[in-house]
Amino acid sequence: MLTIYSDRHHRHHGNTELIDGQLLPCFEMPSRADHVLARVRHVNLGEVREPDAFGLAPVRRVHSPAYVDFLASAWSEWAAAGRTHDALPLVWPVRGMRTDRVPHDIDGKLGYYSMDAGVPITAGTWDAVQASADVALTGARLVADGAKGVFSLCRPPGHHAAADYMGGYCYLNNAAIAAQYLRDQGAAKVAILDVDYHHGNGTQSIFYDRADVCFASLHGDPMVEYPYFLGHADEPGVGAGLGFNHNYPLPHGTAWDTYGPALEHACARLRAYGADALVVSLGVDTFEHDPISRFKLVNADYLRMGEAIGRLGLRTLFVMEGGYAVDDIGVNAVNVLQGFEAV
Ligand code: 6XA
Ligand code: ZN
Repeated sequence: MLTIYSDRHHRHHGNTELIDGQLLPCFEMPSRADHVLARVRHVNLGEVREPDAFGLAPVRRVHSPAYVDFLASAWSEWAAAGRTHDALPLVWPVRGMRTDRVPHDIDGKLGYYSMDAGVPITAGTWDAVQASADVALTGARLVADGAKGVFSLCRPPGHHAAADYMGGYCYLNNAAIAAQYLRDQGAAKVAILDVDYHHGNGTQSIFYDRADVCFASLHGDPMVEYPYFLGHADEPGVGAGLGFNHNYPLPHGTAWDTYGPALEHACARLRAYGADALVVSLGVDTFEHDPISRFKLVNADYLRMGEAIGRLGLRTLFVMEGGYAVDDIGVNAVNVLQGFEAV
């Protein structure tokens, strides 16, 4: 299987995030992608290729122009205000407040265009974020051209990012951008399967009112897990999208005996949908030793996950999302890809 990868992800390295009331080093760090790449090479998965540059037009098919402009200028506005540490939001327009006016001040903009404080912006963040979208788009083009399976080793991840906000380490929604690109290249229907431990709230929201992209997600129950405010079972889609959104919230402690049947159920839904192509939001923070998650999947389960995905028989783009057990992230991600190829 071909892997798309760019070294430019190193330009994004947030210093700190809020964890348990403390500003601590970010779990989302460059070594994550380095370990995955090392594993890809170790098992000779296939060629590793640089992304092509797609520019921002395919990004704007998913994200609002104002949000893209904000991301492009956030660091320079922050630096112009005299700040030297990571840019982080600290105030949000919650219930009853106004969202019809975008503040001029960078602190106001950071709050307006975010859902949480898990999105540090550094001098190199925008460059890395664009490279990550290009990694996804390059993979999507190969799939559109007929490739059976491609791995877009994206970093930073994307599935929490919605049309006009960032959150949870995510800035641009790589999987959504890739799915939209596949649509624009002629796929009539695209399925997205999100196996990251966290609900892909951004992806869901982008396609919630659409029938041409079907979203299925298995994740920690939002009653007890981030992102808390989306991802329940009773979110079926709306308008034309009614019936094309499928959430599988699962309890803390979920292991393969529960996860496997839920995955089969989600796959049956996507099989019935009849997609022309599949995008997998591939997070491996479902792992038993993940430091921020509460599922109990073991290394071998990721082979089975890949096999289940492979049995769908669809042209498939894998887009890297979360996973923070750095020593195992490569084995787990590549196990999914090898399981897929074994079918
Ligand atoms: C809160 C947890 C962010 C989750 C990021 C993630 N700081 N999403 O892995 O898939
Ligand atoms: Zn996650």
